[in-house]
Amino acid sequence: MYQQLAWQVTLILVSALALVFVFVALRARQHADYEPIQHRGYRIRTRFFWALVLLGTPTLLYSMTDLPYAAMRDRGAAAQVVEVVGHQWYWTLSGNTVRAGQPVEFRITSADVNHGFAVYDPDMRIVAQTQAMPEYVNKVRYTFTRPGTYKIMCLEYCGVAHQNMMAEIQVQES
Ligand SMILES: [Cu+2]
Repeated sequence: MYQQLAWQVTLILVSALALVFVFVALRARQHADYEPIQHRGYRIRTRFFWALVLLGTPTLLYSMTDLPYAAMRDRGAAAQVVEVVGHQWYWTLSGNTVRAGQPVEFRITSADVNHGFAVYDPDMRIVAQTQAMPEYVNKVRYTFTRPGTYKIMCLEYCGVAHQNMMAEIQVQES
């Protein structure tokens, strides 16, 4: 449905752009005084500037009220830690049960090449993801809300058995 909409919007915008080209091509041979055009240009520019200030300032203030963002805020909370290592072609986890309702900190690295660490909920939707990189630890915090069996899969093609990189994690009732 969105694809269909995207096509229609694209078509309309491309047509509008084509009309602009036609307009410019037709008027290209006309001559006019430079000065009034320049003045009009400056007027439009001034209006744009004030519109930007009027629109931008409240938007900026409004979006800044959320700082510090939630993901930063619970940094200090006691987390359940799961150490994750990606290998060609499997995952090792320091544990595979966690409790819902409490933040989990995944510390992810790789033993060989880059892998893509992704956690899928029981409906197979991604809930958290980051890169698994050799000699580097990426941390991802996620608080599971729904108990169940979650899957960990690799999001980055890492060799012939990439699709075998699957592990499970059990989320228990808090
Ligand atoms: Cu992989």
